[in-house]
Amino acid sequence: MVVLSKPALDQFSPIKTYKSNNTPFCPNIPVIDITKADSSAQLVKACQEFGFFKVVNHDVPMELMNKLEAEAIKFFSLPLSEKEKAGPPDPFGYGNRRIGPNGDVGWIEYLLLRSSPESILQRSSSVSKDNPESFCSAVNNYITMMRKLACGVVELIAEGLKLQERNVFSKLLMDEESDSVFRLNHYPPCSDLQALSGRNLIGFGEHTDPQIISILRSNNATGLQISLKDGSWVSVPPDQNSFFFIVGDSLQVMTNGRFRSVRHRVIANSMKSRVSMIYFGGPSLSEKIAPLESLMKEGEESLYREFTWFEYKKSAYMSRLADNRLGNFQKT
Ligand code: GA4
Repeated sequence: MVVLSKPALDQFSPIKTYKSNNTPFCPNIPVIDITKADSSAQLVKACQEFGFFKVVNHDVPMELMNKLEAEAIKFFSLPLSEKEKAGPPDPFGYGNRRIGPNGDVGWIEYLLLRSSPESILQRSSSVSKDNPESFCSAVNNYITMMRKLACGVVELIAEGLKLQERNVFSKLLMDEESDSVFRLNHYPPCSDLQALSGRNLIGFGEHTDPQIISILRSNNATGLQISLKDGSWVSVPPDQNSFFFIVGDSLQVMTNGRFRSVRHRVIANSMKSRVSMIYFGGPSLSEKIAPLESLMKEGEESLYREFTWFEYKKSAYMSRLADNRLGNFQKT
């Protein structure tokens, strides 16, 4: 295991801490084998109950994940002054501690990237001086795979919802102008603080993802927690061979609240570096987001007013991480 950095104690403030070990592991996270015939029904159930599920039998080659993880570790192992050349995150680029523009902080460093090949190519030279091509191809190949996987899964979801238009969600992710985002996260271990206080640092505070669907893959370090329907928090056992899917706010709106965009957070691990990679599948900026007519029952009222993804994004970037961003768009 590579320990990427060892923080000094005075560097911890003002990051919030969390009493260690008081969140149980979730015993029943939905695990969906997408090659099985009943997977579309299982996916819909998981999106309704949890807004979260694990996908197995996904056909994504392990070497693709390993290659990108190695590139991420290589980058995060550079001296801070080097990494900062790829920042600040405005919103794209290298970020350290600060999350978003409104004062949120966490025990994290990250690279936030626009998902288009041109923009990855552009960014690669400031991320990897010695081999930008290698970084660029690892990220682009991975994003291509994630888009394909996301489309396959949301098409199964459309089928499970009995929608005529099977590509009603996937066409948004396939759109040339799709505003999808990619993120590499590194949560350094916080062993000093843990030993001294029995507390862990919050890596990424609780929030929902604004997009349609997110796909998260991490190494085998614990840290991800999700909030259940009753508001309680559970830890998600890590699994580096599988993908975790997170329902975003836009999918909650398009399903008129049938699906829940799950609140989630990451607690820094006390022993191990956690490295995660997340694809956030979003629509184009001009796309109108509203409950799907084809899904509405007779007499069913829309819970949200229609908005464009541009409007939603703008309002998201004015919010704090933990805010209920859909509140502004809910009909009263
Ligand atoms: C949460 C999901 C994604 O990581 C992200 C985040 C974004 C950022 O880090 O710049 C935001 C956050 C996320 C939601 C509210 C705003 C924007 C930080 C923040 C405080 C990339 C995204 O799309 O929204």
